[in-house]
Amino acid sequence: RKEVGTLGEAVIQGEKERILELLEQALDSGGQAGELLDQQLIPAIMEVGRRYESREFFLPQLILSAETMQKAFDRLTPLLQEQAGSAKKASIVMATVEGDIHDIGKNIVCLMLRNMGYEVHDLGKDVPARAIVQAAREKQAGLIGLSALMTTTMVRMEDTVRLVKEFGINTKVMVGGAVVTQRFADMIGADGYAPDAVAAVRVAARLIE
Ligand code: B1M
Repeated sequence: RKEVGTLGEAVIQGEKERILELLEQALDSGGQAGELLDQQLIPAIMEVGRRYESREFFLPQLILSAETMQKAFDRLTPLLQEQAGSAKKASIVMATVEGDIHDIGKNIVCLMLRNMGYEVHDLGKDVPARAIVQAAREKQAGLIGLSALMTTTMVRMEDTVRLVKEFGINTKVMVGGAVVTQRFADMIGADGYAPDAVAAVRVAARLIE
């Protein structure tokens, strides 16, 4: 299995009380925020997912690991934003779809888009399609970004695509999240799909500029 470092191990073990101390140590010894996220925290939560799938881990461990990851991510967010570009670009409305409370991936995508200078309105998780499309109209968003992590909730993405047409607004829709594929995006008539946060930035640029 992939080497996830001390921080990654702490996420896997759900060491919620110790993660911030470890993170400060990593930063003090020269660790870069982006690298700690990409090389330790994200691989660790993916490993937790693998263990959950293979029933080595159960729900309480999954929750503890997610909370540990969230604590570290909150601490890193301002550091990652310091790298942000200057000029404001188009506005983007982001949300995790209704019925789905997974937001770690969405938060990373939001952060990356903000870093590229986009004005991101993050509506949070478990957001009904109507609220998403209304926000897009209010903010005159060029793009709606939807995240879904479950086969039971990805179907909700189609509601947003339909409502965008109904509202008659000129807003593109990009979809992503572990279970989502290009094929699914095409099937529901979304304008774009991105497999990860880096690709999300590329696809957003293609769709709105
Ligand atoms: Co849950 N969960 N979970 N979970 N969870 C999954 C998704 C699951 C695959 C685990 C499993 O069973 N193998 C499974 C879904 C099965 C399915 O439908 N196929 C599952 C389940 C079943 C559940 C519950 C139902 C469990 C239960 O209660 N019995 C429950 C759901 C509650 C609900 O939503 N209504 C639940 C709860 C939770 C926690 C709360 C414990 C926690 C979430 C905490 C949080 O998000 N705040 C959690 C976690 C952590 C996971 C796993 C382990 C990890 C998800 C994650 O954060 N990945 C996950 C296992 C897995 O995915 N294999 C699992 C890291 C993150 C960086 O990746 O989100 O994919 P990801 O985002 C990536 C890309 O996908 C992409 O960029 C990101 C960065 O590169 N991306 C986009 C994401 N959104 C994008 C949008 C874009 C573009 C790219 O454009 C707009």
